[in-house]
Amino acid sequence: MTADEISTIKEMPNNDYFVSGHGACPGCGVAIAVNNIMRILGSDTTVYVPASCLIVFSALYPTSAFRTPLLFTAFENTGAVITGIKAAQRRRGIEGTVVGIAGDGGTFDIGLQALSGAAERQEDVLYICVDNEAYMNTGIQRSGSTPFGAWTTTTPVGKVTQGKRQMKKDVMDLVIAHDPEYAATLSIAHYNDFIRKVEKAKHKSGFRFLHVLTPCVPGWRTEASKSVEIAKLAVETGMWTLFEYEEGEARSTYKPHTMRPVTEYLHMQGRFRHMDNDDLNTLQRWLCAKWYYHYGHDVEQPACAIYNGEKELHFDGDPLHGV
Ligand SMILES: Cc1ncc(C[n+]2csc(CCOP(=O)(O)OP(=O)(O)O)c2C)c(N)n1
Ligand code: SF4
Repeated sequence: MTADEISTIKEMPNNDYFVSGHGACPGCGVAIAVNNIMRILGSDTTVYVPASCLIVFSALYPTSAFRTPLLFTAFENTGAVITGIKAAQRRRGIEGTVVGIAGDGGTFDIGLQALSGAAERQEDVLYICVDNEAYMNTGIQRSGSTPFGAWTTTTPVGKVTQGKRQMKKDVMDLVIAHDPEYAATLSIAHYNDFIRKVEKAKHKSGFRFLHVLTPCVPGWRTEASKSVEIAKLAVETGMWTLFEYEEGEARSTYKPHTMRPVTEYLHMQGRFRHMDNDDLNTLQRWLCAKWYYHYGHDVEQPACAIYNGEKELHFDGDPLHGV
């Protein structure tokens, strides 16, 4: 079976272009995502990775876990470098996918200008953000992607402050403002949706952007065996939304049957363990507004009684249980 025919997890080929032997932590969401992305993109792929966990755990010179050409330069320039690789290939008559795979720090913050430039020029490249919601490689510093309330080393928990005080930046809205050829959000827990979106991005021309939520075991203070379960709960609670944008329109690709309270997601992660009732209510309200924005009234949202002013969340004992 060729990569072109993949449409479900059962049809995934055994050909790995991101092989074992790399140094990612067990349960690393980035490694799970990249392994599957590379199976779908296949051998005619040139990969660029900026400074991030991915480059550190996959390419300790002179070895590489990628069985395709791999380039690496600086942190802030993914959009510019993949533009240059594609231009060089065009000149030499080389076909294939040029993909840049960057972290959230490299995308939301330091690489945003180069990303915007490539998107605005409608470069014929694929940009993938593997989002572990902090600068993990350098010791868990907050990024524009870090969610409200999360502990990081630069959003500490103490008397003065209690984790990050700002909400997660909506980078998809920023990318969509450039009217790209294709943009989509992906989850490592929704396999068929994941495969379909990578396939679609592979076969389109023009600027394509994929945004994958990738749980991080040490950074999120989670168990290695729970990464996929956590990614699934992110969607069920509204912390992550699965949708795609093409031909000027965004549409949901998966709608949960009902909205689960955000505490179910938070209690699996030590980075949120300190959150008090006020902060939990603030986050739940923000999620309810986001939920309405994406799903309208199509999906039940019992967890939003608090948003509608009908109820306040109160927690006795462990604040992360008992919603
Ligand atoms: C200009 C510049 N600033 C800072 C660094 C140090 N640095 C290297 S990787 C990194 C963090 C990467 O974070 P992110 O992009 O979120 O990827 P992750 O490691 O979380 O996968 C930082 C701060 C650098 N290499 N270059
Ligand atoms: S620190 Fe996080 S992102 Fe980095 S290799 Fe470990 S699990 Fe993966």
